[in-house]
Amino acid sequence: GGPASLSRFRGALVAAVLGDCVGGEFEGAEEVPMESVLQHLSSLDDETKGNGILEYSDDTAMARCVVQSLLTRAGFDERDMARRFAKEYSASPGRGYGSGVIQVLKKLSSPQLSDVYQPARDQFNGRGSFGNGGAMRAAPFALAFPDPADVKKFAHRGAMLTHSCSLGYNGAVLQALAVHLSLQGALDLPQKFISTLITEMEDVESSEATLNDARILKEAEKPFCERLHRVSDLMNRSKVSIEEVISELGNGIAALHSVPTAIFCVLHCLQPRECLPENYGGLERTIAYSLALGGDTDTIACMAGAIAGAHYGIEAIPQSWIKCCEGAEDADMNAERLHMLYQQT
Ligand code: 8NA
Ligand code: MG
Ligand code: MG
Repeated sequence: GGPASLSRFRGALVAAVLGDCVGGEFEGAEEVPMESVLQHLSSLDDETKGNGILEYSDDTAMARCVVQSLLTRAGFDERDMARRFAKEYSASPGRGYGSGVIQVLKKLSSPQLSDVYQPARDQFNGRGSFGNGGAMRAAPFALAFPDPADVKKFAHRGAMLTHSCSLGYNGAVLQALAVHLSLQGALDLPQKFISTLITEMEDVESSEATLNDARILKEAEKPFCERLHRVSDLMNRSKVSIEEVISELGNGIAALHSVPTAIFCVLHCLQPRECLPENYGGLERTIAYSLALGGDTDTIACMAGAIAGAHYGIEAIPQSWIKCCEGAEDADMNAERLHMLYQQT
């Protein structure tokens, strides 16, 4: 489809859910042989197995809250979004939430709470969380707002409800920007895609709060920019091993060790790869490759899925995968509603 087509919206939201659902199988595994990934994925095609439904985790549970809030309020409303996070957590606490964020979600359900951003600020002795929980639910912001300035502003505020450390919320801004660019067709020019992200993040990471957090955590002056330069270096190499990707970019639960990784997965899988089946299209390659990195597989595949889905569109997603994943059909319907909201704004 053309820029911001309905197919791209559907692809983004549905592939994010698929990444989360199929990635759950390997979450936290240190090493994941590609053979196991391909076996897992091909079992989804095998209807005779009747392997039931793959459940979504915190990634999708919170993204659904973001979507519902943006749609119901026709824009960003922090109190409404916070209330939905809290309600969702208390209804289904067993979705695999990070151990820290649970405290925030419990505090957000208090009716006495006057500042919905305060519980997040109190995390980790006042430093805030740098986990990828803000980034994992950031894609819908790119589907609700056409103006990149709004995408950045609201992805930031939406993440701040649980992640007040800049290394957490800037990951959400980066993820939302990557989905925004991909929706516009920017992955047709991969080199320009990554250099645009670097330029954007140069600006985002020049804030006083960001520079200060990076100093305290002994990271590079502009941590996400530094990682995006690594992504750019890796994508220009003819051969890259999984071990190198993990050691250069990471596969962990910190936003810094997973958002640039997800972006790399998408870029790396734009072309056919030796380690992946020839009959796989780009979207299937991206999901499979993300899982083979191990670590926080559901979240990395969810984020890579959103970016790749926005590029390839809904037609690239195997029907058999959609049928196996809880929440995939809902995501498809919500993508259509977000597409209407996007066009109204
Ligand atoms: P979070 O805010 O609780 O952060 C996740 C974890 O990161 C925390 O529990 C801490 O261990 C660590 N952390 C974050 N900020 C700091 C800090 N300032 N100082 C010290 N440690 C810190 O949760 P989240 O919403 O960011 O979730 C992140 C990931 O964890 C998600 O992928 C989610 O699915 C979850 N999770 C991951 C695994 C896994 O094995 N990869 C398993 C279960 C849950
Ligand atoms: Mg999860
Ligand atoms: Mg995860």
